[in-house]
Amino acid sequence: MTIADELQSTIVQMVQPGKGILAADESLPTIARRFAPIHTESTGENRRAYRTLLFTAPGIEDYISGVIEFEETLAQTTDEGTPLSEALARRGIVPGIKVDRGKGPLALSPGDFITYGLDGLAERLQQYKTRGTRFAKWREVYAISKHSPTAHGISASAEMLARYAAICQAHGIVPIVEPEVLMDGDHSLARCAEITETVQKEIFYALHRHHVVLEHMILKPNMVLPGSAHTVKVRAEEIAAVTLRVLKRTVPAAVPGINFLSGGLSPEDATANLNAMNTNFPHVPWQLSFSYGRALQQPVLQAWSGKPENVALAQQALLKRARLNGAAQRGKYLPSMESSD
Ligand code: 5MM
Repeated sequence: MTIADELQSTIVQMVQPGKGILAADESLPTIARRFAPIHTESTGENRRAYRTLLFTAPGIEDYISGVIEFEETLAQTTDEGTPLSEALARRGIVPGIKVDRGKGPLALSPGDFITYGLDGLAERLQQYKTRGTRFAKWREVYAISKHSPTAHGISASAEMLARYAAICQAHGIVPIVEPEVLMDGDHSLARCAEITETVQKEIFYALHRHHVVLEHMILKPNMVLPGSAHTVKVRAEEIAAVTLRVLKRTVPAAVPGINFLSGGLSPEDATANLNAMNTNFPHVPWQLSFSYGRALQQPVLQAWSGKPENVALAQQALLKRARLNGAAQRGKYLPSMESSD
């Protein structure tokens, strides 16, 4: 099999109608923040138990085509001793991994962030592959303020994403390219649209310079939303219209899949927004789906609460959100399904 064949077969398995991606790649500080409200300590064993619960939830393979794991998870096993990645692969779910090493301030550029982790990436990918990993994810983060992100910050982050994506493809790993324009702040929908458009234009220019094959990547963007402290509530139809306007202006038709992050939206809003996009824009060239972390996991964490006796209930909560988002991918979600499901 050539590298191109390998990438193509992974894309075919990941981009399927009615299916999306589960982001379960929280780094150690992030998972500790997720566990805190349910009074669960972030020990290695608790993280293993929680991710086992997620990955073995009955029925999710009907709606989830890939799972993004954190590096630690690759070495962890189910209670029966099956490596967690293998447990996914056996059910036809593609195992992937977050390969960035987190973000920090971009030096001499106040307000801008940059993500670390390119050094040694090629060697790490080779190791991950031996454990069944077939795709990767790298996130660049953009905070909106009066003066940020700057043109320089946007350009530096695009270069990182493109270099990462090129290294992945050279090793037969499908790259998920994740530029996240944060919801934090009181900015308007129009300001988020302006920044998201600039960010994505710069990214596709950089991907072109770095010879990244667009057919063999997935874009994981934010939806275009007003800031979380903005006073005006915007309807799902408007979010869909503005998000699609930005995507049509920036994302080439060669990209097979756009899988949104949820970015702090409630599970219901994340599903409703995705549904509005697929209902109102059924003829776009890419598959519009989800790659949610919080919007899939929030009800699961609440149901689990760190207690073994709640595992089955928590798995049902995951299956419910996966099924409703699967429906939203097809434009078949109705809010009434929240209570009837
Ligand atoms: C933006 O976060 C990504 C998508 O999750 P949401 O749907 O909750 O927004 C997520 O994949 C994120 O990249 C991972 O949770 C890793 O985050 P950290 O901050 O731990 O690197």
